[in-house]
Amino acid sequence: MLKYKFISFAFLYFLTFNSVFLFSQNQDLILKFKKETPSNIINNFTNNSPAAGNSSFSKLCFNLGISNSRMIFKDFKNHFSVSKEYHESGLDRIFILKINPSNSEKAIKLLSNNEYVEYIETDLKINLENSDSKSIFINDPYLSYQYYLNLSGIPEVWNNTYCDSTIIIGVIDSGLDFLHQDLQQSYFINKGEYGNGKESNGIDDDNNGFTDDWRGWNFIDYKNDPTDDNKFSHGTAVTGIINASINNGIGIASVAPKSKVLVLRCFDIDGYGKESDVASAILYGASMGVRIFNFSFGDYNYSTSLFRY
Ligand SMILES: [Ca+2]
Ligand SMILES: [Ca+2]
Ligand SMILES: [Ca+2]
Repeated sequence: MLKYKFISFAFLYFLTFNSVFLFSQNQDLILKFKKETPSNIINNFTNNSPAAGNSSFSKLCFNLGISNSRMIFKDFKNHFSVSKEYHESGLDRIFILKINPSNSEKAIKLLSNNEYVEYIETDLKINLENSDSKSIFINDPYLSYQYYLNLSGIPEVWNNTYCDSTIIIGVIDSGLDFLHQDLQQSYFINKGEYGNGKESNGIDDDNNGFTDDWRGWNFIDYKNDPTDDNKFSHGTAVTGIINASINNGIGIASVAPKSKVLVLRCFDIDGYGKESDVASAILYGASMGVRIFNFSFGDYNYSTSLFRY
């Protein structure tokens, strides 16, 4: 039984493959007849017998090896039959014909000079926008669970840009797991506090008021380590959605993979923070070049300090 199934499959594959192969041997041309073309010529095309008959035109089709033709708008024929437009505009005089590609150029030249032909052209292949070589294959294993990306139209954005590493997004949250495999390219590094031990020399090397702030700032403890200790890893999750590495075979894809996140820790292990810290983080972020902030938090009370800063 198993053997039978396999043979059937192999046969089917053979048929399918050869059908595709044979089909690809032909090129399609589009031909429109002039209005005064004798009906028997058009009828032969309609009946898939372009070379039938004794007209100069049918002999040309025979010599060129054109043996297959069909009306393009056949399915619309009944729909349009109630109106004159279908016939008057000549929609019933436009056909697809198949020809060996080696004869294509010759056919276009000879048929376009024929007294019955209004025009003839190659039926060119066209692509949907962005479905050609710019299309991308994303290999992040959890992509299939990220339904929100499609809902937001993000894959269309990816066709044009992954964002830009000069775009810094201030994420005011619970910090970041700096050891996360999918977020190694995510966080913004302050070059003024980076390299040659500047990260931990106890000196405010870039003179911005924050000592050793090389990868964001912890506004809760007022120190240079904004590592995420939230019990839900909230800030890490938010950062991942924004700019986890794309196409790296790890974890998820993200909205703006090439952007950088400035890590601004203002929320604690239980997810609570203070307005004053958030206001400070906004000010700090703005001074570091942030023009986009992500706030994944909220409150029912109005805050003047947050509104103003
Ligand atoms: Ca500094
Ligand atoms: Ca330093
Ligand atoms: Ca990834």
